[in-house]
Order: sequence, then structure tokens, then C-alpha cells
Amino acid sequence: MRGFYRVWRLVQVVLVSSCAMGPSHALATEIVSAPVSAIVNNATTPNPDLVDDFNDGNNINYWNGTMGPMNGDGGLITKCYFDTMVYQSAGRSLHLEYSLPVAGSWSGYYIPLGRARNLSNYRQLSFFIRGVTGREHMKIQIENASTDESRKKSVLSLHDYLDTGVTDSFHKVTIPLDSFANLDSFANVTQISFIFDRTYADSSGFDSSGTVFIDDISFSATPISSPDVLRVDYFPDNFGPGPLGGQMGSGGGGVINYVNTDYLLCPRALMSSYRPGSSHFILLGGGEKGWTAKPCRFSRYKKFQFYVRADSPVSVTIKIMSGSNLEYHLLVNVTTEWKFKSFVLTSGANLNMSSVKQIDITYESGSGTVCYGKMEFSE
Ligand SMILES: [Ca+2]
Repeated sequence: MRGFYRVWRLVQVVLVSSCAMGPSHALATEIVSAPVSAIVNNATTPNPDLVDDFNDGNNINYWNGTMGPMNGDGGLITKCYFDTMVYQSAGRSLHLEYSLPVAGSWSGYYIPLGRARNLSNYRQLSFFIRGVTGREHMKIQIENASTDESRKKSVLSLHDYLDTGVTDSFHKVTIPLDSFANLDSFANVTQISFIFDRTYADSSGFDSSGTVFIDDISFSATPISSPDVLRVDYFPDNFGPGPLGGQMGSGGGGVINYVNTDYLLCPRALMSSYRPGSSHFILLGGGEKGWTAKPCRFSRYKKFQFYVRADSPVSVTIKIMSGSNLEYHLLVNVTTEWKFKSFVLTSGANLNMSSVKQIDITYESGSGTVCYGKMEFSE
């Protein structure tokens, strides 16, 4: 991605004026072209979990990674360290202004962690974000140093973890590291990236250009809640890949729609239109372009739960699938009222929670619609 750097520098000369549209002193923090040796990171690291708060206004974060913008396939981006739009009352934030003028274009910002880091004791990644119009979008990617090309990157969508959506005030985004399910290890993590993707914007009705401010990127060993949950999907967008980074699809004539007219306690619901023998699958990991589920170490989680209702009563079989072709079948009786369903998951003859790969929803008979909301694993 750094191959784009030379092109980026040319683009930046043109775009830098858009950064200058802010307060004039904001432009003074634009030092992307400074040689690394000239940058002195003289700020004292506030705490060891903080990757960067951007307060020192330079490209080297507290974990000693040199950060920068990236772009491709026609996407553009410009960045500043902005000192009037910050999460805390003082300092600076990362200001990213992206433009994705053609189909397939993307841009982003990479945040290396200095070297391969063992994050095994951390539970979550968090940062603060605000936008301008409320129609901004973003993806978050984590990479490791794996030799397995198919498992060294995991990319998730911001809106799967920001129930308010982006607004013109700062919101904290917290993502369990377990959600980056496509990664095969957290013992060798090398980089975080923020990515703006035209394909995703188009599919979910977001603007193709926008501005976001990001602050206080941090890891934490503290669980988000007790019991902690891992989102399978809350269905906030029209994008197939969900909060665990895998694809969703249908077989046997089943149809999936994401609806905001029939929901409970979540932004939207998954509406499943079924007929005898139809099914849906949710892959865990595998990425946006992959169709192979990846075994995930979810031993921490003891339950699978969701909200569900149907247009007429129906029995649904949900299959939790794990390595060695194990399948754990849950029989769910669905009524016309929204109900919360929670099932205890126990590793045994039919399930291995250290290699969970896929969730299948299957219907043996009948036809109609079933809506699902807030599907998750829970401790
Ligand atoms: Ca800051």
C-alpha cells in the first residue's frame, strides 16, 4: 500500500488546501512529508495501552509506528492533526478527509504498531470518532505477521460497532478483539488501519466522500460488559460481511433482507423469507471476498442468543458448526411475538467452541418470514 505514497504526495499538494480550510494553525501540523529522522516524539506516553492520542501532532505513535495515508483505485484522502476538534479538551485529533469518486475506489490510514505485538492479554480495541454529516462510514482492519495469507488480515465495519452511527459529536467505538475472527493469532499483531471503501458506501447508502475525526486509539484488557458479548450481527447495514468479518448467504430458495420496519432493541433486523428446505448461512471470518469459514477460538463464550419473531409460528433449526465437521443443533420454536432466545453451548461430541466456524439457519417445512435481531455469543 505504501507503493501509493509517491502518487499520494502529488495528490496531497492539490488537496492540502482542504486541510487549510480549517484554522490556519491546523495546517502547521501537516508534516506527512517530513523525514522520519526529523521527527521527535517527545510526548510522554500517558499509558501503555494508548496507541496514539495525536496530541503531539506527528506521524509516530506511542507504540513507535510511523503512520500515514494510503489510497488506491482512484480513492483520495488527506489527513491533518487537527487541534480544534478533539475528544478531550486539549491536544489534537486525527482528521481524515476522504473522497471515493469512482466505483471500487478506496483510501485509508495505516497505524503500524512498531513491531509484531502480543495482544493476547487485551480484550478490546477502542477509539473515538465524529463526523460532519452523519453519513460517514469506515472500516477497521487489523493485521498480523501470519504466514497464512488467508488469515493475516481481518476487516470489520464501523457501523457494526457504533449503534448511534457517526454523528457530529464524538462517540466511543469499542470492538472485542475476538471479533477480528479472521486473524489466526493475536500474538503477532502488526498494524491497525482505517479504510474508506466506495463499495461499502454504495451498498449501505453512505456518502462517497466525507470527513471524520478520530482520537485516543487504545487497547484494553477490560471486558466491555459483564457478561461480555460477541456480536454475530445486529444487522445495521446492507452489507453481507458482518461483525465477525464473514459473509452471509442463503440456499434452497431462502431470501435475506435487512429491514428497519420490524425490529426490537436493535437498529434493524434480519428478515428471512423461507420455504421448505431453505437455509441461511453466517460464516465466521473469511473476509469480504472469501467464502470459506475460519475456525475461531470462542471458548470464552458459553451461550448463543438472539431475538426472533415470525409472521406465523414455525420451528427453526439453528446449527452451530465447528471443526472436524461437528454440528450442534438448536431447535427454536418461533411465535409471532418477539422473544429472546438463549442457548447454552458446551463443547462435547457435537461442538468444539475452540473452532467455531459457521452458523446455519434451516427450515424443514412451511413458508413465510422470520425476523432475527441482536444475534450474539455471550460469556
Ligand atoms: Ca487527542
